[in-house]
Amino acid sequence: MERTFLMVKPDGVQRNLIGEIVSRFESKGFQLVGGKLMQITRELAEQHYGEHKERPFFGELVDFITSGPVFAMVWEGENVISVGRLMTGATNPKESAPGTIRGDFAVTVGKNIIHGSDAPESAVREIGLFFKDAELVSYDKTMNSWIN
Ligand code: 3AN
Repeated sequence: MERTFLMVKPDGVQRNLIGEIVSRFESKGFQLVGGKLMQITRELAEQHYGEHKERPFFGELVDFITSGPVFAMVWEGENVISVGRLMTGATNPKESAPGTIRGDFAVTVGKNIIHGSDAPESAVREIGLFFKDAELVSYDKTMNSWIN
């Protein structure tokens, strides 16, 4: 089963959107397999955003993601990486459709509420950066269920 790394950024935590975001992914039908509130170190932020190192906004990005607590999560489900990106919406909230998380809650490109892995390789890399294997729990919700 596919897994992705999602993270409510400091602006989402400050605006009390953790519950709203978790709820959207639960309601969609995905399964939470790991989650924690944490303060990211600069070192972890630089690793996480390594691919943007040469971009002019890199310093700003690291400052922002380390400015307050984030809620890091791993979600599991069918096509959870691509569907999670659809639910998140375009990087620039100016272009993200209503109904998406960024479309509904964000207005500026730097402060766009949520991060989601963009491909299977980045999902594996990001999950490994933020979680130890023992922090991820696989469990079956379909046991004794009449809907399956
Ligand atoms: P996404 O988070 O949609 O995958 P990426 O990976 O292209 O977007 O960019 C990572 C983060 O860098 C974005 N979430 C956004 O907060 C920030 N970012 C992207 N483009 C800009 C920009 N032009 N100015 C400031 N921050 C940006």
